[in-house]
Amino acid sequence: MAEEKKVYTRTKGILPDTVSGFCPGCMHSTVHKIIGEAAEELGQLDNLVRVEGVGCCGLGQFYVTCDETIAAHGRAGAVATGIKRSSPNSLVYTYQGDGDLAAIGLAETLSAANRGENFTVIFVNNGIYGMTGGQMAPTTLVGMKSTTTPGGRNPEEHGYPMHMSEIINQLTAPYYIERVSCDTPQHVIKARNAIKKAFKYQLEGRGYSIVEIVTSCPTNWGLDTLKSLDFLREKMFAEYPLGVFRDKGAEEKK
Ligand SMILES: Cc1ncc(C[n+]2csc(CCOP(=O)(O)OP(=O)(O)O)c2C)c(N)n1
Ligand code: SF4
Ligand SMILES: [Mg+2]
Repeated sequence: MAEEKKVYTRTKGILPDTVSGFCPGCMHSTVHKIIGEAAEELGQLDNLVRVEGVGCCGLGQFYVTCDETIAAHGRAGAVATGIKRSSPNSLVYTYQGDGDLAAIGLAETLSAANRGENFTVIFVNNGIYGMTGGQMAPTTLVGMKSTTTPGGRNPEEHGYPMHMSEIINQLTAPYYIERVSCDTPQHVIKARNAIKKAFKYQLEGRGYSIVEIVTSCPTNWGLDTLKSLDFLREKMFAEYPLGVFRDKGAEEKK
């Protein structure tokens, strides 16, 4: 007897009842939610494809259900390239932490940006390897303590913080580069609008966009929620100023 063919389906969309699995004060859950809202506002939830990086960043399936895969650590840029090229009408985004995007995945990140691949990068920069217990990332601030820099990051030994939006802004191909945060309701709205704009550009076939979201990691910064917000605003924003680095769409309108 022929075996019955089973078809597995699942509801796509924002999962409204999710209780955050992240630490108190972590902004990953907010970022996942606003990605879902941006896609929903564009009527694209059914068309959304997520390529997750590895880290606390990679728990998006609990917030927004869509087609997705998890790339090997750092390889999201290469995986998203393959998916977008073979399914050009899908709305494809990567969700990557600073360890994933700027350390182990640096080559894939810069190569995809340099090729102007038509997908969207959501880059969550919390200045540390969150999931694995707080090792130094390329974005860790000078003097900041981590498990691998217990005396604080020392540029002579560990180099300086890397500014990925500024570095990508040196390349010719990228279409849209903006750095935002999620520390206030106003900033959350701004971040959602930035993500929506990046998605819109992708749907129009404009090429590579990256939205960097500067966030906190209270647990591995060793600070409570409110103190981590102070640190974010005083130290992280000073090193990683918020703003638009490039918006070819806005320039073309002028
Ligand atoms: C090839 C490989 N090397 C190392 C690891 C271990 N690892 C898992 S998550 C992670 C760091 C993630 O940090 P980040 O990308 O900043 O994400 P966050 O947890 O801070 O959101 C590392 C090193 C791994 N999973 N695979
Ligand atoms: S370890 Fe840091 S990044 Fe991970 S969930 Fe906790 S606060 Fe968020
Ligand atoms: Mg990180």
